[in-house]
Amino acid sequence: MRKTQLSAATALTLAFATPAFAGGTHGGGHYSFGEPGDPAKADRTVSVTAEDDGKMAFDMDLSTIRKGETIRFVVANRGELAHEFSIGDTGSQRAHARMMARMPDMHHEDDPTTITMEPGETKEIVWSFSKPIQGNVVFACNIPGHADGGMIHKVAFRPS
Ligand SMILES: [Cu+2]
Repeated sequence: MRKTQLSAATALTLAFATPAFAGGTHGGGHYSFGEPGDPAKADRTVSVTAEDDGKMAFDMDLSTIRKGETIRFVVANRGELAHEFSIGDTGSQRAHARMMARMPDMHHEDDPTTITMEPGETKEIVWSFSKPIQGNVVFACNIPGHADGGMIHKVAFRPS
């Protein structure tokens, strides 16, 4: 009995000691498409619904973002699967999708660009689009297969 307990404790220690390698995490740092925003300074709020009934999709009313805007996104998962709402640009989302394909269980606890919602869950994320963006602002669920299935939303960026 005692031996079993020790083994379990050892396994637990190992599991907690290597989360970055076991699950994969994004490092914090610099982003080409802006920075985490202050909720008190949000210029507007955009409601987003994640859906997977028949087709994967983000239902959101947003077509243009101006440089300098801070936007509060309120994301409700109305689907039957977990979904992520990740903010980025064309290049960063491509890189994120590649990483998720290698490590589908990747965690995003330390990543200010991404929130993950279980079915029925609603979360908020605030982003300041303070930098000039190359291409589009791209919102994507990078859980493998979801963006390809339609869970991606591209928005035009106005540099001034
Ligand atoms: Cu998804």
